[in-house]
Amino acid sequence: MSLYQKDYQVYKAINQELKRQQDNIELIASENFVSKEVMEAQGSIMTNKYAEGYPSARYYSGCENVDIVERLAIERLKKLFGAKYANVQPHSGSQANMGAYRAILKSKDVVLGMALDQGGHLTHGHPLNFSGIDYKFIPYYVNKETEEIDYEELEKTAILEKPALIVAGASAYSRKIDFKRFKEISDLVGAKLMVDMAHIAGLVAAGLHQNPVLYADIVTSTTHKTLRGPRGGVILTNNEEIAKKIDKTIFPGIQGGPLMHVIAAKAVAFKEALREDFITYQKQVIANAKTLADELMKRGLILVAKGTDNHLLIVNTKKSFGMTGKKAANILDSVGITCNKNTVPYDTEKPMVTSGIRIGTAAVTTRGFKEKEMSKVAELIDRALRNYDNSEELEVIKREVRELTTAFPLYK
Ligand code: DSN
Repeated sequence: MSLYQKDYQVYKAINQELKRQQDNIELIASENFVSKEVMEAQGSIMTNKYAEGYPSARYYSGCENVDIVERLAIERLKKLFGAKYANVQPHSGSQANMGAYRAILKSKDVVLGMALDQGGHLTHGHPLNFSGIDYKFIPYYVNKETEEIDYEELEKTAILEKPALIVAGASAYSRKIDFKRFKEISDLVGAKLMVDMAHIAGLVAAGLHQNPVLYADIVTSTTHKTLRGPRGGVILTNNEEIAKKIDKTIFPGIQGGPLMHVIAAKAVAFKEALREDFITYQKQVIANAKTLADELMKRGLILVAKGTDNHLLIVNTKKSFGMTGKKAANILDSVGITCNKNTVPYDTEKPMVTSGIRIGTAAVTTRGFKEKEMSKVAELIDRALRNYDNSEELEVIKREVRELTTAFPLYK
């Protein structure tokens, strides 16, 4: 109410965004809908407090209450992933990765990371990102036939390049990642192993994917994707020496005051993730992705790696419809289906154009969609892309999208 009166422009934009989230089918693989309790903590007066340092070792007075929430966040996160040490202060996934790299690498060290057009993340060596500027990233690839990580080629590259670090984890990879195999290759060449589990953290927390904490020297993550927490980052390790370096690198190394309201919200989200129903939710996320993948393939669409083991899938729109990812994403957006254009392995199109779209099920599963709704979503996607030049049919599809989302109210 007071925002309505005091800053109507911002109030209006927030309400329009709420309506957009309610009305559309949200399929961006890195997004989710947090609980009201997570939002309550994030919107709390914890935002007022400066707390440089760590619990019981702060540079300001009056930190007794923020210490409570940071300790809760740390303990819950460690329990969730079975880790000995956790840092919950990174403001984002990029900050978590920067902190992790700086804790164990020297400038210009050689690092192996997944090729960016094949699923790797910006912070895994993009030439314009700090990672690609500060370190010598060398890509590893997926097999051209299977479009799955080629571990034999990775091993050969590792032997040849002798990296200081191998980075596993991806932003757009639909198959399980074998972290144990990554560890064997890292050990073979004397490299450290870092896993960026941002996308699959929720699936790992639920015990449905291999836990990288068992194998990697450092594990980083965001907290807002499948993990369904506030926007932010975390770092985990079982190595005491590395843990100390990480803490120093995050603060005072690359950050100042931690965002205590976000850390409070992280604590709330980690408690939610420790509940039994979180496992049920994550199983449904995977079941929904598999249904969507199967239904799309039944309709003749071509998926990267021929399907999914996790919460996302990538449609090769070029092979399926002779259509760029940009065009496909725009058509879907016009009917209220939100996803993102995405490169496919060995893409010949630019990143702003691409040959595919990435689709994820974490958000719609939170909303209550199950297999039946996912079959309908597959039908709607297929119809929209086939009828892209038929405005009457697109209008019909848009209405059907609205009917579906109306049946699953968000933030009642
Ligand atoms: N931008 C995120 C994603 O969409 O996967 C990764 O940081």
